[in-house]
Amino acid sequence: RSADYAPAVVIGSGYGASVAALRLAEAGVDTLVLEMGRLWNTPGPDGKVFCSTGAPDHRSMWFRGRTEAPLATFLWLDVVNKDITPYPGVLDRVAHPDMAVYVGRGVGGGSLVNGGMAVTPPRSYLTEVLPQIDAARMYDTYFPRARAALGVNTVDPAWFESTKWYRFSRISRRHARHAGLRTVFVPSVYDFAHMEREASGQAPKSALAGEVIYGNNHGKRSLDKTYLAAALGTGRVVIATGCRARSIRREPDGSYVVTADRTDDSGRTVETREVGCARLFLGAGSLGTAELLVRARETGTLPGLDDEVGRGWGHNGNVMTARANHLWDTVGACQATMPALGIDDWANPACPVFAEVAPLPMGFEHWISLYLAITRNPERGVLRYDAAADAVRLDWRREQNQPSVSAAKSLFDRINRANVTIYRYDLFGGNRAFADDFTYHPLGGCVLGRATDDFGRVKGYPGLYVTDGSLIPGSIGVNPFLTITALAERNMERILAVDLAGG
Ligand code: FAE
Repeated sequence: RSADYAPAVVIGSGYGASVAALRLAEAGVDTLVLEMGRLWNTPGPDGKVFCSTGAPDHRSMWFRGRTEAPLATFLWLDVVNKDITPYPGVLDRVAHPDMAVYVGRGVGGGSLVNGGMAVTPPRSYLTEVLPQIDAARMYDTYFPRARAALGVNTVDPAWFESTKWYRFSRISRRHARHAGLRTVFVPSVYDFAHMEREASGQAPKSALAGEVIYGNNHGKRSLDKTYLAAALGTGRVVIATGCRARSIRREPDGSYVVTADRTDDSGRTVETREVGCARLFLGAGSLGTAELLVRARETGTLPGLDDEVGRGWGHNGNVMTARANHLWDTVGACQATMPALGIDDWANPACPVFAEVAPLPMGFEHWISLYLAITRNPERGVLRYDAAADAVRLDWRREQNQPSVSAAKSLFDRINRANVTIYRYDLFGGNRAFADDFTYHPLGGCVLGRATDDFGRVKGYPGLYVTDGSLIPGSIGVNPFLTITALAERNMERILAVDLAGG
């Protein structure tokens, strides 16, 4: 057991945490970041840092004996998942009874494994979801700031129209148009200029080599290359890896102490650290942050936490579905792993849906159009403490997905009718056309203005802040990381100006 002190501690190193670390350091505050995953910068024996989705190995998943990919089967066959050696791999699937949540593990959090889509939500919906924030400032200042710092760019339309790598998107666009639906290009943090060089053979392939959910070896501007690189460049930030924060308490002088376990590659705890700090920023992601706070309230280490802590959780209405195309509508054996197109039917008053046209790079022609639909679902889950297991469980029931499945079905029934096509039932297990048992977009659990004040200051605990996706009340209508980043920028600006003014 060792005891340390840092003026500021940040738990996690995803989007919200990285913004906090950079802005604290720039303001002159020495900051320690605790991240349970690894730093992904060392090539393995194959010369690569990450493994591909087609040939997953120990690096793919967080302490598993077998991969647990979201698309479990093909033609009903268990051909997708592979046996692997347990290791602190980059993708985790946190399984709760009726909902599995995929999250990134490592320095950079979700940015290491995600699809890179950097989408700005419609202003009217942001205002509805977070009415207390000044929308004009968000759209004029914080979204642009986040886009610039994350390195957001867009695909060259001429290249998109001509490349075989986005044939799958063009087919989906044509089918959406037949149904009278609008499609939009989605900005990305994957460097499209690099992707074009991949296509022409001038750069090593990553998005064009099936790399995505287990990490990208090239082209992706993940947080370790953007915010965190800048944070480390200040000389004021230290990132401790393999360090899982377990509990938080407050000392009589008002400082906080984080107890964290440092684990080795086998998952064994090799050291337990206690780190004291004047200011503590929680950026462990929706589930991670809510877990730390719910446990602290229920075990009495932070007994005054608001009842709202653990509430307002949602999956951003995620539902995955797939359609079978006609034989003449080939989607191509070559597919870029980074989505570049979305079907935007969010303005539909009956069933708003924003559907990402998702790639399914299997290396052969399969005639499948895959989509991740983001729907508007008013249902919310609760994170509750299970004292016997010292664990936090997500109380979310399967039937709460019904509004999401109905909305997705309404949109894709329309597309199927217009194109005389049908759903695929062989991909998600259980002969289902809609995969509603997992999410990529966990949000909420420590909602802005309820569990915290309007800037992420935890109610009742001065010096304790929430800075990640747990602030967003369960739904944001588009892929969430740009909003998480912009909101963290907004909150940090205020916190640094007010709470840390004068040191
Ligand atoms: P997150 O990025 O989850 O970071 C939390 C960090 O905290 C992780 O590194 C954890 O390892 C670490 N951590 C957790 N608990 C502890 C603890 N107790 N002690 C120490 N460290 C801890 O948080 N979003 C988009 O906008 N566009 C996309 O294209 C997109 N695609 C996705 C694809 C996949 C496969 C997945 C899984 C997600 C995708 N997302 C996408 C979601 C996006 O990555 C997610 O909303 C953000 O990463 C959430 O950011 P946070 O800052 O909340």
